Amino acid sequence: MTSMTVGRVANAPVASALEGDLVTSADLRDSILRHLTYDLGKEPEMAEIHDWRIALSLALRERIVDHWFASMRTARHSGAKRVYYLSMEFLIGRLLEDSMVNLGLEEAADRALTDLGLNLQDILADEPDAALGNGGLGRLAACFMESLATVGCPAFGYGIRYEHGLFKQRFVQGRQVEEPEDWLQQRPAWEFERSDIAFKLCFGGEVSEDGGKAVWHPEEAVVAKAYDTPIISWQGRWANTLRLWSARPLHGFDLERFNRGEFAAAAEPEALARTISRVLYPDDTTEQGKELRLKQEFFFTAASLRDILRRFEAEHDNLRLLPQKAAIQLNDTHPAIAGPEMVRLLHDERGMELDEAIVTARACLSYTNHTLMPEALERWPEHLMHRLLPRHMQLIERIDAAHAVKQPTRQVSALEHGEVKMGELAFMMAHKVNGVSALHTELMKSTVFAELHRLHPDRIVNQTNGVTPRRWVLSANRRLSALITDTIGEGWVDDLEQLEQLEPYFGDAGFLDRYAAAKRENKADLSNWLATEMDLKVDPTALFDVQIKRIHEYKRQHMNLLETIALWKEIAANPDAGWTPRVKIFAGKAAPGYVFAKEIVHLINEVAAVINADPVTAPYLKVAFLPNYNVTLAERLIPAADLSEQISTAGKEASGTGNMKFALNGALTVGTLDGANVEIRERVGEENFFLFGMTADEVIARREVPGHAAQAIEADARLAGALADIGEGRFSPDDPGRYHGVTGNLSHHDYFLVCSDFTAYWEAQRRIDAAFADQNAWMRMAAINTARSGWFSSDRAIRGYMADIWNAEALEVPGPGDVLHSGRQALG
Ligand code: 26W
Repeated sequence: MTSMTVGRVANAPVASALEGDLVTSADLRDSILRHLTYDLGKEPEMAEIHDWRIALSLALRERIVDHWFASMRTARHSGAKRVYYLSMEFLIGRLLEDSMVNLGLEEAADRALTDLGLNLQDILADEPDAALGNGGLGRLAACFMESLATVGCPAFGYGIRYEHGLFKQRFVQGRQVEEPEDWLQQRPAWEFERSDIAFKLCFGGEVSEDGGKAVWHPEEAVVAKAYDTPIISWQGRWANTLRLWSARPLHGFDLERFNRGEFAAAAEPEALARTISRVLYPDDTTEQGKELRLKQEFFFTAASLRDILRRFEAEHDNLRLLPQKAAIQLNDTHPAIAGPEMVRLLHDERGMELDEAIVTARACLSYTNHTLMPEALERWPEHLMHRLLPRHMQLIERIDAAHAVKQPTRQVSALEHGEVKMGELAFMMAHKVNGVSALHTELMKSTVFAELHRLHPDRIVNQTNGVTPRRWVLSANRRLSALITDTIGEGWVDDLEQLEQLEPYFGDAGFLDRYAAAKRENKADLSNWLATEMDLKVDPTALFDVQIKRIHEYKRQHMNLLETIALWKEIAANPDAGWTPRVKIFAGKAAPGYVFAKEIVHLINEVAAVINADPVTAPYLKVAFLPNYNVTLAERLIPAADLSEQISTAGKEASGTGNMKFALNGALTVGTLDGANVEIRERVGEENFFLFGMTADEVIARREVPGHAAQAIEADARLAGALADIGEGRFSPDDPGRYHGVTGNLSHHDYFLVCSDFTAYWEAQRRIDAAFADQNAWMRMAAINTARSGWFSSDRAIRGYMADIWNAEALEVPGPGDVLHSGRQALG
């Protein structure tokens, strides 16, 4: 497989070849024009940027479909096991650049657009993010979908086609304001509407016994309609399907009512039904226990299981074969209702014995836990489960009882205090349960699932997270990627551990100079962007210190801010002390209902305003809080970062994935021994990682110390000073008491031990100042991080799931000449 780039003669068509479909820029230009004309009905001279963007997307999608059909056909013919990834969230971001890069058509597209008098960057910038997720869990699902395709594993992703993704964040006088996200305002370019794939799903009602058989008499129904988005692999070798369900009314528009002038009532069924897939719940750590959320979880899970059984029964007639043909992954507990629903489909609807139905379902299902935070572990009131899903509540009781019979010594149940504990239910109904980093998996065994681990000692396994190198290195960091490919060839893109081959080149100055140049130019780009977008002038040679993630107390953005305030005061007191200039960059959304997190957002903005206005410290310290953090902003910030802030209270961050993206892009980590930080430090070497703070065990012990916060504040004047400034309203003169909630919490509770870890954090930051002053040494450490972080590829993670959990094989589309029989509907 080679991508042929001929010497560039002006206007000569650029050709790139993928497996038998030579695509020249001229072909692409014609295809773009054809779609603009016949799909969008626009004349070139009348077309807007977004018209051209959609036309280009359709032209690329055309080529993706061929690979898609070939992959589907190969999967069907091979009878191979399929993986089904059920997730409430897929934080996809943009798809145009990703598709171009994976099809190797970037140069051709660039040339075609230039021929049409257009600029590729303008077109790319026009695409809205598909923000169908909150944070880590959703983005992991998106990286996993791309890696499933790249390793050639036949798979479907199943989720919800929210009309409104994660809210847009705006700052009004430094406060977070949420606005509805409306990615569907513009025509979605990548999806195919599947009117022929729709399922009627029911809620409520009651269950009767009829001849010993339970019969569910639901009272409400809604239709789930499928929308498919092809997920293309690196080099277009394979393509899988992301199937997102949209809610529709069983009975549409009520004409009679309309004719009676009851206009709103006539539209009510439609509006009510669509509510289920209307909007993504913006919480990522606190379960709200809202009925609509449970409806959403059942809606997409039940539709997905129906679709999985429909596909299986189209190819097989022995239900007992199901576990060999379908591996169903539950992305956290959000689809955990899959356990009782699968039992209902096998037992109630297909007559399988109950115990066998439970065993068969368990053999298909596996569950990933992404958090140990008690408030994030879903517990549904039994009365709500009973009212909404009466038959499922019965089956949950049967499943729990069956587990009890088998485990007489057990001290655990899925039913407790009138609630259904979805973590325990998912564990009982899964043949494998995994954590997302080595530390997290061990903590699962010793804390939340200790009893279940005792009863099922071989059920919990670890699968440390990963990130896709196509989006997070090749696409986001062109300069670094070009250097890597020039040095070790292009194999690293789908075999990331090849990055280790870079290390022998660290000896020659040439390589490190180019490495440093890539970082320097990425930082210059970001500095220009900050100047234009944020009207913030920063020193592009300063240390770019970046903390980007959801705002949460356990992620300790407020500890970073306290250090920032203390540093500012130290610089102000002694500006000529030879400070390492720093730019502190924050970005992240707070869940709308999370008051403390929103106060942290407000405080960061108010501190930034004061510090950035200080002429004395301006040359040495600037603070920026970038609004509306999303996938696209992460792609812009990570390649320009020098320092990656991974400072969570040890034992709280299940893994982290931003930490991996930063390390791959040559940012050094300041972090605690938490989540995957532990494994990053092990692989890059402790000398190339700035560790600080208490371990998970020390955290538990410290929390037992009465007055631990006051003690720490007493012992550190800088901390005390920064807290006092906040408490006295130095950053909120218009409302001096505004942050008494924050300072009060930190001084008296400080559950996340911000105060007790502060001094160690401060000292680590000063070590970093010193290290950054020696740019050669710093760049060498940065390059080592890149070279030794290849293991954190999501390709490696997916291969782990395939081997240890799904027992699934990778397939290959048979050789050239077999691919492109377009037109034949091959989508199972
Ligand atoms: C019920 C509300 C809710 C919604 C989402 C609770 C919990 C969640 C997610 C599990 C939170 C989440 O995104 N967890 C993050 O998952 C990442 C992928 O595994 C990890 O890298 C992060 O450490 C973890 O916080």
